[in-house]
Amino acid sequence: SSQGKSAADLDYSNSIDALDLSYLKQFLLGVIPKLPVGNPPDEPIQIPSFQSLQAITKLPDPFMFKTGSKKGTRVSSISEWNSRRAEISALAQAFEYGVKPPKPQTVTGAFSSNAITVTCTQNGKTISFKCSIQYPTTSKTTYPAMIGVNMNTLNTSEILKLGVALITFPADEVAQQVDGSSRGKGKFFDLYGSSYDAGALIAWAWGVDRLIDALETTPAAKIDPTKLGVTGGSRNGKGALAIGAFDERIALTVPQESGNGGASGWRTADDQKRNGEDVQTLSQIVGENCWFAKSLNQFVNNTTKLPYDHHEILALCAPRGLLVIENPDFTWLGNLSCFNISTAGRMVYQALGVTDNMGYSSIGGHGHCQFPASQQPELTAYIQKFLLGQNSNTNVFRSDKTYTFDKAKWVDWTVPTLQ
Ligand code: MCU
Repeated sequence: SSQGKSAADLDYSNSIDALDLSYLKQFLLGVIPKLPVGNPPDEPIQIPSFQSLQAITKLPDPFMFKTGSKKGTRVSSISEWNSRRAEISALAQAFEYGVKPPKPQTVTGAFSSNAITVTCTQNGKTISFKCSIQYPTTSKTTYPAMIGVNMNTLNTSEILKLGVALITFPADEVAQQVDGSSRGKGKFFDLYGSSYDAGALIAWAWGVDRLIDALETTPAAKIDPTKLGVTGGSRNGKGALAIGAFDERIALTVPQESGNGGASGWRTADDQKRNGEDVQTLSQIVGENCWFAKSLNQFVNNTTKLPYDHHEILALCAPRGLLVIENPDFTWLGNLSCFNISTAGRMVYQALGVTDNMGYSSIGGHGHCQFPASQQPELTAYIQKFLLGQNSNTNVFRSDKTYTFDKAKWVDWTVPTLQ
């Protein structure tokens, strides 16, 4: 059951020291404006019972506290946003993804033959997984890197040319996702037990967190752990978003054609479905695969009871870099829904004064996850700003199909200016 979990069960504290340091460095380099991030919540977060949740038909107010002593009040400062952010993270872990366990008792890295092997031990059990690394040809002492979830379906030679290494995270080894019968299978579950209620996506997020632990202590790998991006296409894009949303050590998150369960929203997808469009929905997705925890099943035909939606999952990445790549040629992805969610998610970036740290680009005319050359310049700009510490224009919000954000329909809140 997801009820009664307190913040103590959740993953806030394990990377805060490393995190603050990485932000300090980026701030000193002038890459990002000064925003305190990663603050633990100032009070334990009590997860409400499913029964007590009230239906919210519009996109929930990302600035409104939903639990605790501030319940019903709105965020009025950046520091309050950090508490609210922790609340969103806790609610999303409890009701949707499953709770990401903290760092296990030991995590080690071993580098050899262009690969890092990550080994984790917890309560006498040990697992390890190997991530291959492809290096750019230019010789440097350390490299920024893009982590690919199972694979990287962007243009990898263009990324290497920028001087950025490519790391392959073997997600399916960590948590399987062939279909619903994969639930509880994979190395994550060997460590935490096959009945641990985590979906594959949060298990992957845990795995990438451990990869970063290992990179931090394995200088032989020559990867700068403060300059990491994550990407993946389709189901792997749902994973890339989850990894970036729940790990503040990720500087840049690039979900590609992630659709429902990624950059699409549960409510906005239901709306498209009601209008007769064949888009993926919450009620469908929980039966197709084990990407989410079983706790999400409670929301089948009850999407409006979720106390958040995916604009707030995008917002968990704020103020860090986020580039949402979508493709209007596939109805199933719910492109209007992705546009709506990206529009609303970017309002949080706006409130934090970093609108340009989040981009959305939906361009068709190609197969699923066949990254088109026309999107390369904006991807390059995001990599330059967030992984290379360069100045670039990351003001990207475009679609080759015209969508209109129906504000009256989706939003009954305003965007504060937070300082
Ligand atoms: C867009 O990602 C998924 C989609 O959610 C699934 O319904 C479909 O089966 O597979 C897509 C995918 O991962 O394609 C490679």
